[in-house]
Amino acid sequence: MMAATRGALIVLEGCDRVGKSTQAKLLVEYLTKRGKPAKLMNFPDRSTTIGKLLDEYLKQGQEFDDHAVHLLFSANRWEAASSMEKLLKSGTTLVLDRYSDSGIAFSSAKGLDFDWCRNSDAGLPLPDLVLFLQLSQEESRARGGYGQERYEKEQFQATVRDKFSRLQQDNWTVVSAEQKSIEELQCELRKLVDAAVKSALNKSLGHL
Ligand code: DGP
Ligand code: NA
Ligand code: NA
Repeated sequence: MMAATRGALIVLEGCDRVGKSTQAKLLVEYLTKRGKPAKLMNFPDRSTTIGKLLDEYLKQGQEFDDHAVHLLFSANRWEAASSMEKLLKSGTTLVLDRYSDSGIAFSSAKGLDFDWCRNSDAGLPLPDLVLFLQLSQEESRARGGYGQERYEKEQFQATVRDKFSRLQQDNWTVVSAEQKSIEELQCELRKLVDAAVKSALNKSLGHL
């Protein structure tokens, strides 16, 4: 029999500026208020030793070969894997601000082979639900432009958007963020998350 307590692994994905971090935070607050243990996790996790290298790379202070940096992003997910499994099995739902799909989309947008990018994440906990937030280039531009980090450039983001569209899988739900308030979008996401939390109880945790 499966543990009746398993939490769901929920991932928010999408291009930069789409509102992932805000929505992820609100989802965790929502679940917690309703008595469901939930934890927010952010990838890349810049607080670890590997994460500090990634932070320097993203802030353009440190150069790495593209393959090497992909493996560092992947390692940054792997170093969290065992604690993620433990939390999920003990009944905590995890809401992730980016995960493996960002890894494949961003690294392949730099020209790396798609499958090569995917391979280093094989074996990581499999998301029960990937909420892909979609926003047109026009609206992300209208939201005030990008920041100063390495990937925050319009042309590169367009390539990432194209790579993401090749990644859609069974566990994906594409949600339009176009012309929606934070509250409207949150309301839609909550319904999808409630369903995912419920159905996770009846299936065991998979792996990428
Ligand atoms: P965030 O802190 O979530 O805004 O992420 C910082 C940047 O890192 C963002 O532009 C997306 C990028 N990113 C996230 N994961 C990966 C990855 O696995 N590989 C690569 N190349 N980039 C990633
Ligand atoms: Na960002
Ligand atoms: Na993140």
